[in-house]
Amino acid sequence: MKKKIYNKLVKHAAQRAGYFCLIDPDRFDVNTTVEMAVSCAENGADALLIGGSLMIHDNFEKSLKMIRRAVDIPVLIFPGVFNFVSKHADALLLLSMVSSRNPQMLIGEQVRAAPLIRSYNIEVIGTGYMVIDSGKLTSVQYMSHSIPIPRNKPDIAVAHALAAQYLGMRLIYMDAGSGADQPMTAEMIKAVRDAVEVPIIVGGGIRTPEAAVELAQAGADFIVTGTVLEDEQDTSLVRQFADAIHGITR
Ligand code: 1GP
Repeated sequence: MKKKIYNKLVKHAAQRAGYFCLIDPDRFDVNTTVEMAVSCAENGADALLIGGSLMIHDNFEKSLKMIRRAVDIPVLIFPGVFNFVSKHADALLLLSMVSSRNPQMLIGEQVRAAPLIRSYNIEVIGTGYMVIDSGKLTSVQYMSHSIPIPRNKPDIAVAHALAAQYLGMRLIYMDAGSGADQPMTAEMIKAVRDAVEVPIIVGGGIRTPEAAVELAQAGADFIVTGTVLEDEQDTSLVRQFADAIHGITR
């Protein structure tokens, strides 16, 4: 199995916190999506996550192909709820929603995607995906028919992250959900960080560099922002996030 991108992420995490920009190709036309991707890459993002919870337009494949040609940072598929497999990416985060008890989200979608992943020979990173409650219903909760982990229960988050690591998953993604009212607590991230060795990605509801720094200091290896970049359309904001997050060294 290919491991190039994964090894790069592990190496990065050993040195400093990292920054991923999430881009949903469904939100904008292809040219705008590619412009956003280029701007993220030029302003310090360490990788791009491409994906979303719905697919309304037929933009995914085309956007991915053009983004990959236009940037020199890793382009990772973030399948959201449903698997989008494509060969036009550097790696695919194969999410198993370990916080869910819906078998389709735990293994069903992955089985559907596996033969295509094999035929594309794309790097795949098995990722334990944990959805954390943020106080309001998010798309990922609704679409996946899943109850999130309560935000004030770090011990439950720890148990899920440990189970994912023991099952061999190589990343943990803790997500408060896209557009969440508030990010998860630093306390929860710290508890998970103390328990597991694999890199931790944290996203959902992070709208300021200060919030990102707090979560990176608590132990998040990679911070993800999506909605705030879509809302603000401000390239200097990407730079502010990247500089603030990269300031957290290990
Ligand atoms: C969602 O973690 C990501 O899956 C990013 O969330 O859109 O709230 O930044 P936001």
